[in-house]
Amino acid sequence: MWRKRSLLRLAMLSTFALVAVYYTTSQLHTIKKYRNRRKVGSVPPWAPVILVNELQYVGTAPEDDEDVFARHAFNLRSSNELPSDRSLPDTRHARCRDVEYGAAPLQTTSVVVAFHNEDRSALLRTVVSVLNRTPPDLIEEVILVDDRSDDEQDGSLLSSLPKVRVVRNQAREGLIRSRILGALEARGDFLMFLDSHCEVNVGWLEPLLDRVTQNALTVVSPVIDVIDMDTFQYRASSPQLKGGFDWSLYFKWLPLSHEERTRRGSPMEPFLSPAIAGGLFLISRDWFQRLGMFDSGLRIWGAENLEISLKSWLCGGNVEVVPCSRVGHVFRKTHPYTFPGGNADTYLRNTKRVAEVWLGDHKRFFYEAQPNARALDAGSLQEQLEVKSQLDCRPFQWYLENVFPELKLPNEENSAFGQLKQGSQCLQSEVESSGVKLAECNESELSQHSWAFNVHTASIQHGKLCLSVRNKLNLVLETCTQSYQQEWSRHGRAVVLLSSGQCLESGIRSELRLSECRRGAMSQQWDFTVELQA
Ligand code: LR7
Ligand code: MN
Repeated sequence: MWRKRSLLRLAMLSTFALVAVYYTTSQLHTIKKYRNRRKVGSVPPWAPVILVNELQYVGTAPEDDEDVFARHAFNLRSSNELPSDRSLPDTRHARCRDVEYGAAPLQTTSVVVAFHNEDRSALLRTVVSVLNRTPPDLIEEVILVDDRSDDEQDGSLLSSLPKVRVVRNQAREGLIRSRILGALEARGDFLMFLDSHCEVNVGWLEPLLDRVTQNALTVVSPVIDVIDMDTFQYRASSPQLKGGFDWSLYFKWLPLSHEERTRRGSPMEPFLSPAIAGGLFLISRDWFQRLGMFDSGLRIWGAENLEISLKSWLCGGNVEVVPCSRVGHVFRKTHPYTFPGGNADTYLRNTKRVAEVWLGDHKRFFYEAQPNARALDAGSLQEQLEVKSQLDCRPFQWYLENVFPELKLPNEENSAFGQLKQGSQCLQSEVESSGVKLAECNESELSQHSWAFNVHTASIQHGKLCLSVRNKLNLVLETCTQSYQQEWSRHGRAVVLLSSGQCLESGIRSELRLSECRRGAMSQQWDFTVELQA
């Protein structure tokens, strides 16, 4: 039995408070010496012994009347009841087991796990899964970055595990800066970032290493399997999804296109992806450093996955998903920790930094989708802009054309969109009366945004509704019908109702009306914030 379950039980029964014996790396090879052949389907011969008194470390199960989701947003009892070295279903394509990866490159990986108040059983399982399922000669160390958890011992007690190093932040830094700190500590050639509630699956690392050794400028991600937040059951995820985002810079999954599926010789082959899903990826330490690591101005949580993806693509590298590598992650519905500064604003501010640095002119689409971002102070972008110019990174347009053609401009039939303005006044919808009026422009007033002129249908749209003339006189928003009351054209800055040839005009009390067109009249001049076609 390669798993030393009996030893584990012994350790668990020990009355010592967390007796942890330090085994050197060579002693970890308990059975056979690891050979220079990496076939990763079979049971590995290097099984380490678990050296923590698990029961004492994990502590007591939650009380009967306790809400088991309250502390960690996953079922604490389920997590507690599992041993740290449970076995997992092998979710890879069956043929992944037969792949032999080339001889060891003699390069090592530092696994970096940042955590803030993580449940101990989940954290321990993350670490043990790495130690148990990775050939020791490939692992330099596991760096646990304790992002100022309430109990310092959550991390420090694990420092007696082989290869584990624990660093603790003086103050809460958020996961992005914590990972930067972990990367600065790291000594391995490659960095692998994991969340603190993951379990790596059999043969997870070798296929990732295989890719980065072939192309040192690549960011590789495993397929992320699902660990059920209630039952902790481990389930396979689809290995045919790539990562992308919308103009709000919200991550989304994309199916591989028909072309991409046919181009791939086999379902085991890695494929290119516009972005990684999250923070679980491997990168060469050198490439990570040259890319300026993560933007250290990103706070607490979010958007660093898009940042690293865009940087890698635009500055000479790429991003790949490797289906033969599987890592499980507990997906949750909420964040079980506080966001100093507010949850929504943190993400908005982080995405604003990414948009400002990497989207070029296209950032205007981001602001249209996220008008509230305009008013936020995103802080200095100096360092990131320097990285961009030093590495001579490509413009976002190139990425749209070559990497992420699925990201369409908001509506390619729109020739203009954004706010519809006259001086400092903006067209604003009134939901209750379905009317429209003019009001002082205000970036954060959502009813002033999302106006668009659609050349194809000759309509002026506000979201799903169309600017329409009722009784030849009143301007209202109505369902789009493509009728003559909704057909407009633009002559210079004038907005003209096609059927009558009259112009949209502002009245003295800021009301809107139609009136005979008068060349050059200020009250008939309108501008959209974004003009797409000259
Ligand atoms: O202040 C904090 N300090 C931390 O150290 C907040 C969090 N953290 C730790 C936390 O303990 C955890 O280990 O950071 C890690 C990620 O936080 P989660 O698990 O609360 O967030 P998540 O699961 O939503 O994380 C996803 O999005 C993040 C955006 O910043 C990161 O990219 C995470 O790595 C990412 N998780 C994954 O990619 C897992 C797979 C998701 C998919 C697909
Ligand atoms: Mn997570």
